[in-house]
Amino acid sequence: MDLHPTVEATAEDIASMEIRGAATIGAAAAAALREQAEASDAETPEAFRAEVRVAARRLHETRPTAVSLPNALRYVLRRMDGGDVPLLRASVVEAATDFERRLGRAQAQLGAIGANRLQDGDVVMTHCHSTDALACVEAAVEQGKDVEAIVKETRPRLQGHITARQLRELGVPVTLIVDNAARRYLDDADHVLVGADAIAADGSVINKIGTSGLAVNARERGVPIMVAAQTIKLHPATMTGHTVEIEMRDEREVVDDEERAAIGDITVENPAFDVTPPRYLDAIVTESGQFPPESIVTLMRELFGDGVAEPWLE
Ligand code: RUB
Repeated sequence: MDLHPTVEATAEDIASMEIRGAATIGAAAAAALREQAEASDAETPEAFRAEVRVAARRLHETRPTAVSLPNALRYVLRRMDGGDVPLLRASVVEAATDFERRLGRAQAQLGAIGANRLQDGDVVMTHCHSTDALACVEAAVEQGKDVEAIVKETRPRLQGHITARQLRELGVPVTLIVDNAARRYLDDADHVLVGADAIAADGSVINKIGTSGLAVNARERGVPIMVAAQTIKLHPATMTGHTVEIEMRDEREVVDDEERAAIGDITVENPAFDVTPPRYLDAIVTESGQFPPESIVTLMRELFGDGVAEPWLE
């Protein structure tokens, strides 16, 4: 059984962060499953199902934190249905395409909802690069509001540069700051606006490392913190007490081998994400409306019922 080269390439690109950000990772995973289905030369329904599951497992093992990845795989695999290979193939292609369409629609809808929280003349402080967060700014700009941004560079991978570039494309004035300057510049901000890789049932938000410190500082300064996150960021397994795995990335993202050798014998740690408790957050903006973090579980119950099994393990 062969994995389609696109599946392998997508998995490698997600692992290396060529493809990154929770929504983009989810979309790429669904598209890769579609490629696998379209190219499959499986002769029996069993072989076809097994092939798609293997592809899903390969994609799943790339990065552990963004729940949009398993949610995307689950969306497609749950809809894989049919008594013969052509029917099964059509169901996977349709589900993957439908998933991508929903993703785009959800982002536009949450953008419109999030934009209502932004007033003309407001300054937002951003962390990392979130397409959901940027959708809120884009919708506000389209409504004719003048919005400015203070963009944290976001060490070690500098995703703030992507945010800065995309905000400039929207015509938003940008001030780029180093992460350590965030508290000083919070006095100039009306909102902290971030995305999410996963949201737990208790309303905790898992996002780029540094989000929790920013939220604590923002709360102390009285700056509201808004999380823009489509419902594919809701983590179903947290409803039954599972915790979210925080990805530890390569130490060389922090310090290269040469510099490290010059420093001497040190330990280097590089967690990619952290957990912000709900008490530091003001609102979670989704395509289904905005929620105080503590009440996000209501939406999760509506969407997931009592929990979900992982179809690629069935
Ligand atoms: C990206 C990150 C983003 C969320 C949300 O981390 O933390 O805030 O994924 O992004 P990394 P989006 O760069 O390590 O993937 O709103 O685009 O889903």
